[in-house]
Amino acid sequence: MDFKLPSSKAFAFFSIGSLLALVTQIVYFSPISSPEILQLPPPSTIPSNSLLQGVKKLGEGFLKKPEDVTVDENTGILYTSTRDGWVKRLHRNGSLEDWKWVGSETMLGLSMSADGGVIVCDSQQGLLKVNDESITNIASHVNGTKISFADDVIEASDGSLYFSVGSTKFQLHNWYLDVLEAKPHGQLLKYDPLLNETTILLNDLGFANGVALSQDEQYLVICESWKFRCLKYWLKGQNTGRTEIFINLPRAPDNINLAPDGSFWIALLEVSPSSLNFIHKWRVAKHLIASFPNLIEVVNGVHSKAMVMKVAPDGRILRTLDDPEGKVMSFVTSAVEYEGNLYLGSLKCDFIGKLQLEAVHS
Ligand SMILES: [Ca+2]
Ligand SMILES: [Ca+2]
Repeated sequence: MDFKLPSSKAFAFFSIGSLLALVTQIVYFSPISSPEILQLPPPSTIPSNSLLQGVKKLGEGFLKKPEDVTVDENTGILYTSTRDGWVKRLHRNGSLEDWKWVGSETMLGLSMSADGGVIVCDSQQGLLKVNDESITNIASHVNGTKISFADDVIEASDGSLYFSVGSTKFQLHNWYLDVLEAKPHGQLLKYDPLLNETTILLNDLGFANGVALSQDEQYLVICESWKFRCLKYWLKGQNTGRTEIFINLPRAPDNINLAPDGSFWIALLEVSPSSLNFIHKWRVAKHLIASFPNLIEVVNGVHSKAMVMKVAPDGRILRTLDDPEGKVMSFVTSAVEYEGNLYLGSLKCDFIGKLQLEAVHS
């Protein structure tokens, strides 16, 4: 028999053909469709500090990834939901209580209700009302469609609940695919307790996340994580129903909370390590990353650091606190100020961080 080695030309054709077949397969089976280029913010000019490294750890070992924190201002009791299915509370004397068993691993933002109960966003069920006696699912559908990925909620003084849907396409466990696809699947919803009805206020948000009410309840602030900004949504006055940009940010905003002085605390996430930002500019790279969960972990930067920012109602940055290497806290998703202390939730840590604000200067 006469064996011939393939010519270098034939080998090149074979290699290119194989590569094209592989790329076609990756794109065809990719969990994201026609991804957009992600418009990343310019590099931050805000000087770094390490002030978040000074937190005291509350409930360490017993609070599994407490994403959000809310406080009952009448009693000083802190509430959080944890990945082991509990709504837990921390009393003023420092004692930790497994308060109510919900049995869901997907609870996220929460808000105190005027009657002493707590409203909890559950990424799979919608809105839950939790109190001493019961757990009730108060909003599970909107316009006949199941609400998925409820993310954060705030109760207004008239009892209305305003809440976000991170993505109508992706879920908590694969949220990073929403970042890679970079198409706006987020929503702002309203639950009206008198009508027992949920309506859509805003569609097409770039991963709707934290929701806060201004002190005078004239407007909401809603965070769009991968648009790296927060919007004002006017509830009253001549601009009712309109939106405007509240602030453009150097990182992705997660939860937002009203501070006692009328400003806002915003938790910021690092979407990607800066050396891998190029991924978000290449559609084929996005498909490749999206197809392999291990690669997603490499490009996902949220575990690498933590930052929170205080912003005035006019959008001025008042102060920032960070842990630039994620030494003590990373993936900080929430900051709540109460009686001179800042309480920090995280999707990485097993405690709530407590920082005495007077003791740190920035
Ligand atoms: Ca909240
Ligand atoms: Ca959130």
